[in-house]
Amino acid sequence: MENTLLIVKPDAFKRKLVGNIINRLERAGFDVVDIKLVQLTQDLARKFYAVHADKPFIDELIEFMCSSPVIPIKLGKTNAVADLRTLIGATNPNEAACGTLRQEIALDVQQNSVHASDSPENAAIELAFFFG
Ligand code: IDP
Ligand code: MG
Repeated sequence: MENTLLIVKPDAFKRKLVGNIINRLERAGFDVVDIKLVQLTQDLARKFYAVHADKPFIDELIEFMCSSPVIPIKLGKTNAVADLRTLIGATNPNEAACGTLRQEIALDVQQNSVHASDSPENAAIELAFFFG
């Protein structure tokens, strides 16, 4: 059993897609291990996305992530980190494979509905950020 972090982002929260997303996760074999509702502050959002601090899209990304509550979910499954990345699809929904969550739900490259940890090391860091 491996743990990873998914976050339901504001575009999905505002469109009332929280239940839809959790349903997809459960159907794919993920266990919901922990879950909460968080209103990120600019400071917290910048800490979470520190790796992207130098990217041209960072300010808009921070605004977006603070524009409504988000739902961090601790998920458990064998091979959870890699399997969740496969389930959600590419960052840009126009490039995401058919049947992936982002291909079906995301609005654009920024408002792409969910975050998922990209490695076991980052999953541990990101889970501690919200559930530590
Ligand atoms: P990921 O969420 O698929 O891991 P990252 O490259 O880590 O993608 O980017 C983090 C988040 O930053 C993305 O999920 C998306 O919300 C936003 N983002 C990434 N690239 C762009 C871009 O080119 N324009 C606007 N926002 C972007
Ligand atoms: Mg990433």
